[in-house]
Amino acid sequence: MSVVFKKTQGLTEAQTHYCPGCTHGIIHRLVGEVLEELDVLGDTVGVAPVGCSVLAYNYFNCDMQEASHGRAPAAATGIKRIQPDKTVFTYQGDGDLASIGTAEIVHAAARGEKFTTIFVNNAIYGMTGGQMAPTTLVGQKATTAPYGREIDKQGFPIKMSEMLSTLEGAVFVERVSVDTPANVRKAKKAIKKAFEVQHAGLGFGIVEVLSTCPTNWGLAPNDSLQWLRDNMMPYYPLGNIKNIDLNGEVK
Ligand SMILES: Cc1ncc(C[n+]2csc(CCOP(=O)(O)OP(=O)(O)O)c2C)c(N)n1
Ligand code: SF4
Repeated sequence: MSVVFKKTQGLTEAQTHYCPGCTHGIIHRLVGEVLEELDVLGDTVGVAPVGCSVLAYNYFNCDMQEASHGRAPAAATGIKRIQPDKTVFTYQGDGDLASIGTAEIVHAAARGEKFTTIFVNNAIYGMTGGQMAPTTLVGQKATTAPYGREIDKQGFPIKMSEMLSTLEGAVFVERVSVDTPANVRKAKKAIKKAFEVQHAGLGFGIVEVLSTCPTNWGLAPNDSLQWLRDNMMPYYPLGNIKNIDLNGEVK
């Protein structure tokens, strides 16, 4: 019997701790599959964040480094500069990347550091119990915005990918989602391209993945996917924001 699907070598045998319906697991799988397909698992260093994916170092089947909250881009910068032949990536939530770590990601992108960032945007602080994130939508409830985010009080949600795309050093920027099989395939394609851009030495690449947090959104898994489509996608539109040919021509 021919094998049509098997678990990627890019992930360990560890069972993840993610809540039912959380899409962190799908995103892990895609990164694992891409690293396996590019045949770089033995030469990859991932940097885990602080957030629900803090234990990512148990799940990715490559070398991993833990960073303190928001500092993954700084850690990745050091690793990649010392070992430029390694494939280096950060895996960061929106609290990690867009709040406490805003300076690190902006300056790493501005410097054109040659690593890849997987940015998991679930519009909330998951691990710590549902506090408002910079990406929380206007009107969206959070434990620190119990009546919903209000522009007058908490300002506008930040579109990190659009903002980072204005920096010359950021050469590949795409926003994807993993809410349907078709979108999962597109997400994988974008993640693969981001790693290929790194391998071509072209600059900084980031893939923002819209992700669910059924636990803190207070929704069942399927309803979470629908909430993401109805509320996140209109504000955070999917698609490529900045592209580059692997020969270095910016598109
Ligand atoms: C220096 C520091 N400040 C605050 C915290 C508390 N903290 C841990 S995870 C987290 C937010 C995580 O949210 P996010 O990055 O969106 O990831 P998610 O859990 O949603 O995947 C915060 C504020 C910490 N661990 N260290
Ligand atoms: S709290 Fe939210 S982000 Fe964290 S594992 Fe659970 S569903 Fe996922």
